[in-house]
Amino acid sequence: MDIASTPSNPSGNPEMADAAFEPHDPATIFRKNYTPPSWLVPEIRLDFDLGLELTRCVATLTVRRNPDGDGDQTLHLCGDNLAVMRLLVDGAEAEGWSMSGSNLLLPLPGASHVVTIETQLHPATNSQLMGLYASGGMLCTQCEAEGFRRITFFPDRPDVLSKYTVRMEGDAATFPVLLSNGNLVETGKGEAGRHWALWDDPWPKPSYLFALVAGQLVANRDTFTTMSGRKVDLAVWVREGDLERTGHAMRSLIASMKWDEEVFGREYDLDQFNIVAVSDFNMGAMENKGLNIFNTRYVLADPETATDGDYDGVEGVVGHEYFHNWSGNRVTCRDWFQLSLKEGFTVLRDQMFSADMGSEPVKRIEDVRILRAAQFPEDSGPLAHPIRPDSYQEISNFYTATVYNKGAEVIRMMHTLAGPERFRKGTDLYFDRHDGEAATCEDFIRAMEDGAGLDLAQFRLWYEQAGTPKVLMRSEFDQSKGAVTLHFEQKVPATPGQPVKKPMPIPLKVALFDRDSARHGGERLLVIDKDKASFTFDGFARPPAISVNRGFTAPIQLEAESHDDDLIFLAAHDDDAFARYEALQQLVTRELLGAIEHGPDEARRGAIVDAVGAVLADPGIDDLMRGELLMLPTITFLLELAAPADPVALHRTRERLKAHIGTRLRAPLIALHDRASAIPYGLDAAARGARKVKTQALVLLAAADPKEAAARAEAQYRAATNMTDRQGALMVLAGIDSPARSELLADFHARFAGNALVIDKWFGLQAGSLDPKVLDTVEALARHPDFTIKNPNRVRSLYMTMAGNIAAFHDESGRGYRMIADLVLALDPINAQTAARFIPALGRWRKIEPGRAALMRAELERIAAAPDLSKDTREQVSKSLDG
Ligand code: B3K
Ligand code: ZN
Repeated sequence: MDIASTPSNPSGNPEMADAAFEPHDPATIFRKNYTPPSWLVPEIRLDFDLGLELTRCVATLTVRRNPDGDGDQTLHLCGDNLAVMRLLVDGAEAEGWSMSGSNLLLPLPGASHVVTIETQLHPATNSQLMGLYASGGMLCTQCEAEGFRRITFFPDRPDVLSKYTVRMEGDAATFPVLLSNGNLVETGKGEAGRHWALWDDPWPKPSYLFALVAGQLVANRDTFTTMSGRKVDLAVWVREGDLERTGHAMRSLIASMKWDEEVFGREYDLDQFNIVAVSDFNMGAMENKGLNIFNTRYVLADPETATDGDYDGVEGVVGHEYFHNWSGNRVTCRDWFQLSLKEGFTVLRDQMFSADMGSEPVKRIEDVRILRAAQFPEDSGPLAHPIRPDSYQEISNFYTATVYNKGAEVIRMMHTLAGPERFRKGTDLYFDRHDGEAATCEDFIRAMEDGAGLDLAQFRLWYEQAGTPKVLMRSEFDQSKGAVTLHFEQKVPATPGQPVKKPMPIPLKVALFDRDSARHGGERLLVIDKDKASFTFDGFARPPAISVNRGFTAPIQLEAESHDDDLIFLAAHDDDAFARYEALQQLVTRELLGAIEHGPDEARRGAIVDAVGAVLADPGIDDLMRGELLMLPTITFLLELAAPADPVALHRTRERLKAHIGTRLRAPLIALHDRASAIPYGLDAAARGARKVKTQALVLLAAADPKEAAARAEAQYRAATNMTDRQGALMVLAGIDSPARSELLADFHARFAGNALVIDKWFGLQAGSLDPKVLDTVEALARHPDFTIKNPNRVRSLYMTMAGNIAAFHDESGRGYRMIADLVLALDPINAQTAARFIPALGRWRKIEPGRAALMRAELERIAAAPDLSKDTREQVSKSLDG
C-alpha cells in the first residue's frame, strides 16, 4: 500500500483515535487526573558532601499534611536511580517504608514530621545530564522537569513549594566556588583543605528550581539597583579564559532587569543574581531561582568567535531566563500540563524585549520564520498537541515549539485584542493574584479577562485544540456600491486524538489599499470566530489590494485568493514591514510550488526578480530588513503546503530560483556585497545589517555562479575581522567544490582549536553544506577526534544540522535517515532527552513522497524494535509511527 496515503492522523478512524487516548496505558499521565498533594514540604535543608565521583546528600524535610489533600497518610517521595542510605522520621529510624518502583513510600502517623533521607550520587557517571552531574571538572545540576528526584527522594512536582537552605562542603581546591539558590549566608573552612558555604533562599519554590554549582570558576561582576533601590550583586561565572567573552551576557542581564521593571513592572527580589555557564547541557539554559545555569553557547560571545545571531541568542536567552523570575518562579506551574503558562508567556516577554532592544519588524519576521519552520510541522504531524497538553508519557518531550512558540503567539493574540495598556493590567492582576502560588493556564486566562477586560470564553480553544488553523480568504467587489466584501472560512485540521475541531477566534489585522495612491484608510482588527465570516467595506472606486494578517496577528496558514499583481503591489507598497515581507514570500512560495508541478512561470519569475531588485535598490529599507527580504521560504515551510512531496525536488527548485535571481541581479548583488564589505565592524544596527546582507548577497551569487562566488567568499573569509563574516563566507564556500574549501575549513579548525563553541560551528558548517558528498563528510566527522557523543552541543552541531539539511537527510538512498536512527540508538542509553529530540525529523514521513516515507518509517520501526528504549524515545517513536 501507498504508505504516504494512509490516514495521516486518526481523523480517518475516530474509534482508533479514542482507543489510543484513553487511559489504558499506565505510563500515560492525564491532565484531568490532577489531585493536590497529600503532603506539603514547607521547608527543606540539603547538606551536600561534594565529590565528582561520589557526593553524599542529606535532605531534611519538614513535612505537613495538606489540609486540601486527600488525607493519604503515606508520604509519596519520587526517586530516580537512587538508593536509600538512611531514613529517619523525627530523628528515629523510619519504620514501615517501602519502595514502589523507584519511588519511596513512607507511612506517617501524625500531621507533621521531620524526615531525614541520605542518598549517594555519582555525578561523574551521570551522562543523562539530569540531577547532579559533572561537566568539565565542575559539579552542576539540572532539575526541570523531574531531575530533583535524581538527587534526593522528594514530592518532585511543581505544586509543592518549599523554602530551601543548602549547605555545601567539599575540597576547596577542586571546588573553590560554591553556589546555590538565594543569598549566601555564611562560609567557613573545614578540615584537610575543605571549605563550605551556606545558602538560603527566602522564596518558597518547587524542586525543579533547585540548583547547585561547585567548581573552578571566575566571575564577571557588576551591580544593578532595582526600582525600589535594592542593590543586587550580579555575577556571570565561567571557566578562566572565557571571562573576556562575558560582557554581552552581563549587558543583556542588566538590560533585562531594567526592561522588566519598565514594561511589566517586575522587580528582582534577591540580593544576588548568578549566571553560570556550563558546556555540557541538554538545552539552552535554566531559570533556577537566583542561580541561572546556562549552556555556554548562550553566555559566551565576542566578535571573533560569535556571530551576530549568537549575540542575539545570548541577549534573548539571558532575558528569557531572567524574566522567568516572575513568569515561572514567583508564579509557578501547578502541574506540567501548565508548562505553557510559564514558557509561552516568557517567550512572548523575551520576544518583546529583543524587539525593543533591536528592530521590531525584523524580530517579528525572525519569530514567524521559527514558528513556521519548527512549530507548524509539529502541529500538522504525529506529535501535534495543544499548548496545554491533555496527556504525556515523558514530560521532557513536551518542551516543544508548540508549548513555547505557539504558546507565545496565543498570549500575543491576547495582547493584540486588549492593546498594550489593558494587557498590562491583565498581567499585573495575574502576578498580584498568584504571587507565591502554583497556578494554571486557566488562572492566567481569568486574570486576563478580569484585568484586561477581555471575554476569552471561546478563546480558551487556543489552549485546548492542536493544529494550525487554515484560513481561506476571498474578496468580492461590488462596483455599483463601491464596496468590497472579504469572505473568510476557517478550518482547524484534525490532529491525533482530536478528530473534530471547533472554530476559534482568529484576530486578523487588515488594511485595504487604494492602488493609485498606495494608501489605506486605517488598519482594522477583524476577529473570525465562526466557520465562515464576511466583512464589507465601502468607499472604493475600484478593487483595493488587501493586506491580511499584518504583523502576523494570528498563528495561522492563510490562503488568500489573490492575483500575483496584488502580491507585487503589497511587496512594493505595504506600510507594514511584516506584510511587505510576507507578500514577497507568498509570491516566491507560489512560484516554487508551481514550478515543481509544471516548470517556472516566466512572468512571475520576472516579477520576483523586479521585487528583489527593488529591495536591493530601496534606500528606505535598512540592511537588517533587507537581509530578511532576501531570504527565500524554507523547505520545511514549503512542505507544509505541498505535502506529500519530494523534498529534494523542492530543494532543487528553490536553488534554481536562487540561481535565477543571482544571475539576473548579479550587478546590484555585487554592488551590495562591495558596499557592505566596506563598512567596519560594529555592533550597531547599520554594521550588523551590512554583515547580514553581505552573506545573503553571497548566497544568491553562489547559486548563480559558484566559481565567481567562491572567490568572493574566499576574499570575505580572508578579510574577516569577525565570526559573522567568517562563518558566512565559509558557509557559502562549504557548498562549493573548490580548493579554497578544504584549505579554509582547515584554517578555521586550526585557528579556533580548543574553543568548543567554534568547533561546534566547524562541524555544523560541514554537516549543513550544499556539498553533494555531505553524508560521507558527516560519517567521517563522527570519527573525528573532536567529536564526542557525550556533549549535546557537539551532537546537535553534527547530526541536528544534517537532519535539517534537506538534500542530505532526504538522500534517496535512505542513508541520511539511517544515520539519524543509528545515532538515536547509540545516544539513547547515554542521554535519552537529547536522543528523543531527533525522532520528529523521521516522524515527518507523512509529508514525504511514498518512496522516502517508507524508508523513514522503516528506520522508526528499527528504533522501536530496540529493547530497553528510554521512556523519552519510546513515546516519540510510537507516536510517530501510529499518531
Ligand atoms: N525551563 C527550562 C527548560 C527545561 C527543560 C527541561 N527538559 C528552560 C527555559 O525554558 O527557560
Ligand atoms: Zn523558559
